[in-house]
Amino acid sequence: MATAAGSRCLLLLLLLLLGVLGAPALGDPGPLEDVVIDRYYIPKICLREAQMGDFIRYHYNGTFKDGKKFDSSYDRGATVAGVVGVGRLITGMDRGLQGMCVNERRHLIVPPHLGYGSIGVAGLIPPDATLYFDVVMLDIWNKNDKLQITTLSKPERCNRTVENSDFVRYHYNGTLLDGTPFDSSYSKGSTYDTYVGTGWLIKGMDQGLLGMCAGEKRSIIIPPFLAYGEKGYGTVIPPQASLVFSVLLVDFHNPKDGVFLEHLEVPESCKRRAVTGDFVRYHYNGTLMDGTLFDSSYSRNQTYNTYIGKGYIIPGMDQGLQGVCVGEHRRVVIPPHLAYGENGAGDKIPGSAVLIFDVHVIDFHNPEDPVEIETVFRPEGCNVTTRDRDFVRYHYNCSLLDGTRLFSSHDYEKPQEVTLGANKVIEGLNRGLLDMCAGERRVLIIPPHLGHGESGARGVPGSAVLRFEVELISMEEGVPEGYLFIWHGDPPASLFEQMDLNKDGEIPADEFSTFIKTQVAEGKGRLMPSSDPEKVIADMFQNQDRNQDGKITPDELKLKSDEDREKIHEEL
Ligand SMILES: *[C@@H]1O[C@H](CO)[C@@H](O)[C@H](O)[C@H]1NC(C)=O
Ligand SMILES: *[C@@H]1O[C@H](CO)[C@@H](O)[C@H](O)[C@H]1NC(C)=O
Ligand SMILES: *[C@@H]1O[C@H](CO)[C@@H](O)[C@H](O)[C@H]1NC(C)=O
Ligand SMILES: *[C@@H]1O[C@H](CO)[C@@H](O)[C@H](O)[C@H]1NC(C)=O
Ligand SMILES: *[C@@H]1O[C@H](CO)[C@@H](O)[C@H](O)[C@H]1NC(C)=O
Ligand SMILES: *[C@@H]1O[C@H](CO)[C@@H](O)[C@H](O)[C@H]1NC(C)=O
Ligand SMILES: *[C@@H]1O[C@H](CO)[C@@H](O)[C@H](O)[C@H]1NC(C)=O
Ligand SMILES: [Ca+2]
Ligand SMILES: [Ca+2]
Repeated sequence: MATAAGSRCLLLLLLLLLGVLGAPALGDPGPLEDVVIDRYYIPKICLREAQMGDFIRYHYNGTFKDGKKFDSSYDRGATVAGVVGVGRLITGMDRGLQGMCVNERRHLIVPPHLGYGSIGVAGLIPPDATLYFDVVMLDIWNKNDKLQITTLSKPERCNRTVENSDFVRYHYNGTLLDGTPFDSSYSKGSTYDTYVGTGWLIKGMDQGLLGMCAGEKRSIIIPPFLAYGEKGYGTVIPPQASLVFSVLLVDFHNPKDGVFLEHLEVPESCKRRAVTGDFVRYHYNGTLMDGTLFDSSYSRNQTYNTYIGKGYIIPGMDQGLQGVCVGEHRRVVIPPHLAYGENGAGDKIPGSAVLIFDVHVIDFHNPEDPVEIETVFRPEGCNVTTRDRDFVRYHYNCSLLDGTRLFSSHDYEKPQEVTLGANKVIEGLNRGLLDMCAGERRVLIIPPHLGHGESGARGVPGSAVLRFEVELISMEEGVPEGYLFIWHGDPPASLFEQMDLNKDGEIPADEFSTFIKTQVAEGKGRLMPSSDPEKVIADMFQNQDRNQDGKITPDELKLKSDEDREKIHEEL
């Protein structure tokens, strides 16, 4: 019982199946009423189905029932292009192709009355022939189609987009609608570079690139009438083919562009802005529009140093650095005609590339600059100020303009000491310490030509502007250059006799020292200021003891003024 019921079910199922397929397998079913359609491959993604009036492109094989081929588009080596559903094809095809997606494959059985009827085609198709077609759909479009643009990705930062007459550099992959690749910029190893909207490109691209940001990726589907139309292109693009471009916009500019500045970070106090002829030291990162770093001063551990506005650097930078402040961060966007032009530079900068420089200005100066002196604190009743040859004690902090601390007197136990005008400190500091009174505090900005020059010094970069904070601790009036002691009035007439305290006709070191100290104490003269007056007196003694026997004799003692008459001051 169970078995009998089972086989009856199976039979029912078979009958149902045959009913669905339209029964031609059952003995003599009689002629088909309509086309039999077997959609044996339907792609997962079907954006569009062929509708009446659509233009289509497809391949097919046509056979008779016995499998004998009577026609094939493959044998002609070309796809077939046509309009569907308007009577230009045999009715069976007009019906059988409707609703197809691109890349769909169908098997069609076309009865004679929907094919070539009782007449057939002489020499090719006999009368009353049922035709079997295998079709694959390759392209569908319509005269009312527009460009289909899909943005695949877009950078966050996008405040300029492509306009007509811009020059663009982009990468692309080009395929036909069925996915067959026909061209790619990547195979050529460089971007495709061209003007937009001026007829250099097919219409679809001229339109499809408009409104793109640098870094944006789009898919652009172009119907044939906005691409290569009825002619196609070479062997790669058949006539009446829709094109699909996947485009990555790498870079663009307009030939009318100037330098574009973004003031990223300007310090609050900016007293001075760089002008033509200034010498600027700056750090930079240079990138292309797609973010590729092509150069950086940081990789060399050194600022880039140059005069601006003088043609030593690309015109875009000459312009872009105008008006910078010390400490400023600025972005300078330079179109290729103000950078490296159509040829680019080296292997890092492609032709026609827009360059983006992120600049950090460390310092700048002009070769004409003096020391800039700012008095921070000046004590009341300040009427004795430093002069050339004075001996001064001072504290200082020295740094670069970006705040890098270089040296400080506070690192040592005692303040720094120096005789002004004795060429012992850099010229800028010497000038900055003049005309100061004790207790005064100053900030000095010292340009490199009054500092450590183009080559710098240990710890000081070449051409660096220095910032000194100085505080004058004390000062002593000096003596003229070349002197160790000067008389305030006329020297005593009988100098040797006065100096020879025990009157034995010779002056040893202790007698000499006692005499000089007495003169200083009585205000009759002064020693060259120094941290070690004993040493100065010892030096004076040595100068007078000409035969170096430890005592001065009358014929040895001479006033310095007698030695070199041109000097107005007098000294032992
Ligand atoms: C047509 O026949 C050729 C050769 O047999 C085959 O390669 C091709 O895939 C066939 N086309 C269709 C649409 O079935
Ligand atoms: C782009 O945006 C930046 C900051 O968001 C702005 O400073 C700049 O002016 C903008 N550029 C253009 C061309 O609008
Ligand atoms: C082009 O195709 C290559 C390889 O598939 C891919 O790496 C690249 O991202 C594609 N470019 C675009 C613009 O779609
Ligand atoms: C830059 O300095 C860093 C750290 O001081 C060092 O590792 C690097 O080698 C230097 N690079 C050059 C080009 O001098
Ligand atoms: C350059 O890039 C480095 C690394 O990203 C960064 O630390 C530095 O601040 C950048 N400099 C400028 C001037 O943008
Ligand atoms: C400045 O001069 C005045 C008058 O000449 C004098 O009284 C005063 O003590 C002086 N001040 C200093 C700090 O020397
Ligand atoms: C040097 O810097 C230290 C620390 O900031 C400060 O205390 C000192 O007063 C500065 N010296 C001078 C001369 O300004
Ligand atoms: Ca004596
Ligand atoms: Ca002697």
